[in-house]
Amino acid sequence: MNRRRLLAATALALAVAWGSAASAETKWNLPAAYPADNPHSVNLAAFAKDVADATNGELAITVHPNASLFKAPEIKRAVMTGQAQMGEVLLSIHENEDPIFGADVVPFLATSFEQARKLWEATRPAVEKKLASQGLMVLFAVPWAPQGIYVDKPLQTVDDMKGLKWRAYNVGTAKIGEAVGAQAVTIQAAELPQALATGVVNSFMSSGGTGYDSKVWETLDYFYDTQAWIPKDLTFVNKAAFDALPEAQQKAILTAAAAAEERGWQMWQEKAGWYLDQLKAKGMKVEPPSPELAAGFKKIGDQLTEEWLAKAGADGQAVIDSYRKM
Ligand code: PCA
Repeated sequence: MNRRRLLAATALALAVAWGSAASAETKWNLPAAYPADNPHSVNLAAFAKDVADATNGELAITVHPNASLFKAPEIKRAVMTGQAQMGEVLLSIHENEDPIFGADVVPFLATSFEQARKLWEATRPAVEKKLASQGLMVLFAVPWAPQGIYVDKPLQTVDDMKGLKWRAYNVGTAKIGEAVGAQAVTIQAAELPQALATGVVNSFMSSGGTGYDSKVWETLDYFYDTQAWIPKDLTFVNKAAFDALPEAQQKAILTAAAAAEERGWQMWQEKAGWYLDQLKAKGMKVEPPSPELAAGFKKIGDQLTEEWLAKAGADGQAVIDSYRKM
């Protein structure tokens, strides 16, 4: 090899080494809002591992569970502004911004996992469009379990809910609190255990999962399994950050995202019953609502459905129509 060739070869070798060293340093953050052992966070950790494996460690995504990096309502903006590259958030936290984010919390519209999955299929294009307009790209959505009522006393009718200190996590749950004459206060899951322990709240709606995560049996005695809706967490990416990645890494993310969506639905379907069993094992009364309570809730649900349809207009109606045809 002559000197020139040798130099060129050395330069190339260096460039290759540099290139891989540089890409090995691609480190991304994924803020999330729920505890590390919640299925959502476990699924995100598996997603990050799949991406790391598929890219030989060149794209390292660190999941920050339990609102440790950003509080739940701040995650979306953090990803929009590039403070984090990816995020996971409860879609319906952002219903105030666009009614489409609240499609999955319209009461009694989709109450089984099968229906919820169909509703997600019907909603996805509209959610993708909205997020694209904000510089974000949808990766996957994963459900919680059906929502029921946690409370510190037995309930026969919705009238028994008057004056409860009601914890809300989004617009819909705040409205339900108002409709039953409770005092509604919005508290995200990361702060719920403390709010329960200090008596700031004595009732809320959520899944068996969040009740379990919050050790709800230490303060409340009843869970009424109303199965009112199945909300979802959405994982998304800053589109500019995604576009700046080498194509192979983009592909790794999309492949891992599709797998995470499947795995996430599976995990929640398998664990929904387990959570309710845990609540019972801890001494809680886990019961279906009485016919009167169910009827009262149905009425509130009808009112919220009407309000949502009025807000969501033709786009909302189109989503519901396509869902009903599935
Ligand atoms: N857990 C979350 C949202 C829905 C759920 O089941 C919470 O209560 O904040």
